[in-house]
Amino acid sequence: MIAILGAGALGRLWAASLPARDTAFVPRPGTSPAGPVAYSLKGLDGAEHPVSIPWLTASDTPDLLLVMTKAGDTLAALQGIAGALPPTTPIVLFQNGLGSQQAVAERWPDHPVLAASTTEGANRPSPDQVVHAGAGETWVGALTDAGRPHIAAVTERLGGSGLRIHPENDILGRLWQKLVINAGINPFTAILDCPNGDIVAADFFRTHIDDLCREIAQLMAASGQPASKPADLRARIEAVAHATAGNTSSMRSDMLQGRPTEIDYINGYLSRLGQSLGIATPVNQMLTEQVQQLSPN
Ligand code: KPL
Repeated sequence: MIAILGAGALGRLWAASLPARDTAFVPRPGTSPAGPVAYSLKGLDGAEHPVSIPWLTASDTPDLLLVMTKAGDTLAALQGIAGALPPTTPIVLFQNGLGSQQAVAERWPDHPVLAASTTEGANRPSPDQVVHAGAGETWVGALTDAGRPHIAAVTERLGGSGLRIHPENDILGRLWQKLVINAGINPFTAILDCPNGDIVAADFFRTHIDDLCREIAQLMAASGQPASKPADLRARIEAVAHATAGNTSSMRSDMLQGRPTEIDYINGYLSRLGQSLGIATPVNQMLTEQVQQLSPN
């Protein structure tokens, strides 16, 4: 049984894609919801399928836990279920940004903790509808030593979804690559309140993007990541902004729906990292503060 913590768009996409009757959503601690989680999934071909996923019960023993909560909710949500989880059950973290994954690995250093970096696109236009908006790829790797022996089996198990999954020995590197993209797109889309593609021509983006990329390149080098030229980082950010031109970023979507954003785990993480490494990060700091003013925390 694969338990899924977090029934947002991504959690529902994975629950619907994994083999039927092999998944269950983890209820909030202290609650025992009545019926299953019912919704429709619109696939990449545009066809809609009804989906019904049960809640995990006290008699179920998950042999894999997928954590699909927002970065800021992860530690508290895991604390609610960790006591009921066998010590050998791998936990796979799907959060955006960085910071929440390290917090979990530090809290449970002896547990098999893995992380996934995914480019699958999913959104939830209404509470009972999920749209698989774009085919992506997912990389899975270990965050703790105890997680390492589980990489192959977890990758194979997740492969049952039909989504494209790869084992990754350097998952931190993957998470950094995604962080660069999220740090260079998401706050601009939230502040400018526009789809991803529109940021590239905006004055606010053009004024700050080179300094932002310089800050990120310095932070990556100081964190042991392979050296990247700021101009290359900018080119990658702009390529993804163009490739996802019509998309509403996850941060803009959170902001529009009055939900807390993941800014503290994206530019906020970079800004805190800069403070701890003695590297000035005024652009990350400014973007963090502006997004924090736009949305509740
Ligand atoms: O990952 C994304 C997000 O919205 O969080 C991007 C790549 C910016 C696509 O929208």
